[in-house]
Amino acid sequence: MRLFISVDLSEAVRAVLVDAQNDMFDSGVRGSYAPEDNLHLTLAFIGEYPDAETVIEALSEVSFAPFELCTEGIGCFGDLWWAGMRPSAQLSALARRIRHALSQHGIPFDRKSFSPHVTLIRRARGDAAGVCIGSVSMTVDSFSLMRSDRGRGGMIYTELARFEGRF
Ligand code: 2AM
Repeated sequence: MRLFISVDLSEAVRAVLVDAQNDMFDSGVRGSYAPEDNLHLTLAFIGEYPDAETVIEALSEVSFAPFELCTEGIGCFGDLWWAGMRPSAQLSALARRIRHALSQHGIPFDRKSFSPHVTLIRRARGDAAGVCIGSVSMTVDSFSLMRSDRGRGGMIYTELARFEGRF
């Protein structure tokens, strides 16, 4: 099983991201556009791991209070274009706690430093730098353990468990 942990995005955030994708397409950028249903913010990437139950046990120990998150700008890693999130101490703390819980349970994960982004286009050809993205905020009140499978028409993401924050 290929596993990762992410924040599900609100309808309003998805709508702004889809608008940005449409603007990128209209400005001539071609590539593999992430379908609206697949838009997500990854907090930690585990990769191939057979034991979802142990991951669920680890994530159940992560506590956090709901917080606000706001879209901010676009950028690229090579030919991958993404939408960014306004820097947030609470978001960084949540990613840190999740990663700490995974470590405590001996679950391997990608230890690259956390760089909050939502992938919009992979293998892009053309320059999307002129596209502006609207600012919209949402409340993060849960995070999810996701399974990723390669389908015929692209990646299929399935939520295996959801973990709620509490005030
Ligand atoms: P990406 O969109 O920048 O590729 C599922 O693959 C999710 O995990 C994606 O959001 C992906 O980010 C993220 N991810 C983080 N580290 C990854 C890695 N080493 N390999 C694949 N996906 C990774």
